[in-house]
Amino acid sequence: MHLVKLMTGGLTALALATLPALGGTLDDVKARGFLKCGIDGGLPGFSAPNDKGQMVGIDADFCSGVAAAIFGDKTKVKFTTLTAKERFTALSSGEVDLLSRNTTATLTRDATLGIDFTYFNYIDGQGFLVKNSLGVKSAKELNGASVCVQAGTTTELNLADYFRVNGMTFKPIGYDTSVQTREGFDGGSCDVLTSDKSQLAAIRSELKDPAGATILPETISKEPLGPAVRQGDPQWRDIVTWTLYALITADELGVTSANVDEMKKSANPDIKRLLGVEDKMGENLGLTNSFAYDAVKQVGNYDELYQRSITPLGLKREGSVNALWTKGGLLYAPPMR
Ligand SMILES: N[C@@H](CCC(=O)N[C@@H](CS)C(=O)NCC(=O)O)C(=O)O
Repeated sequence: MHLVKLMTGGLTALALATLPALGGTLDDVKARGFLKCGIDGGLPGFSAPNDKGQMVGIDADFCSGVAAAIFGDKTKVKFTTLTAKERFTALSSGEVDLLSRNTTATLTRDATLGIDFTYFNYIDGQGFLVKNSLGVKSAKELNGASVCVQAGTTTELNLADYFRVNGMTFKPIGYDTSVQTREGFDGGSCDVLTSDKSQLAAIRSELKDPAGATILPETISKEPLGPAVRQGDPQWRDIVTWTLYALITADELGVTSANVDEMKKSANPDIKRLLGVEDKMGENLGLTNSFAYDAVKQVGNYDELYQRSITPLGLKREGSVNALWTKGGLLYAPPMR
């Protein structure tokens, strides 16, 4: 009895000192009336304001999709913009419920930062953008280069690995945001800029002279990007994971925001389960059975998210790793049953 008391007391003190409330994220979100989502906010294709001032992009739209899954209303989300350095503390401390910020899943982040990764919403890899005046055609020719890079990222770590493995030296020039990184490169502070390849195209298009810079062919790392949640709340993790799976499943089944009402009448049992016509997929997660219907209806299936946000960056889905597994890609959602 005493021991139990002692242990509980110790745990409470520890919990108060170091941990946010464990579990109960869904209840907190519902009681609050909106989802708190951490995003980049300045990264075209992933999360950036559109001309109406609404936050859009594959990461931001996913947050809206989770809000739709919970509330039946995609607008019930508040976005918090976070730098690469700030993002994990914001999630583990409870400042946001969900981190959807072009974040690479790695073992160290997963095991040491009090967070859990869910699934991937864009599979990326790191590359290099160089000034044409450098006269370089391959990353292997970058010995001695000065490299603009964003702090607190996997990009920094891969950069060091790549140069070491290839017996080359480099001078890192670190920045906190991609705007600063781009301006550093544009202003001549470095010869090379490195980041996830999805961003190089966007960064290049925003240079003073886009034609004066080239993306080198090499992809030097694996950057599986996806939403992350705070560790310790399996129900919340399931909700976020299965909302993402639902968008991918809808893509597999040809269910779109335009035809989702029609699709409710489909005889296909997979579609019936996805849309809550049959079975209790949503209830099993603590949501309503229309959670996937609401998400797809309001933000679209995975392909709609991709075509709206990533295709305009010049990155074709077809033939890429981000295609569905049925089309030679890697995106694969487990069965919703
Ligand atoms: N995926 C990598 C890199 C993520 C990252 O923050 N990349 C920078 C490189 S440009 C970025 O997105 N910056 C956007 C910004 O700060 O607005 C990671 O998870 O560490």
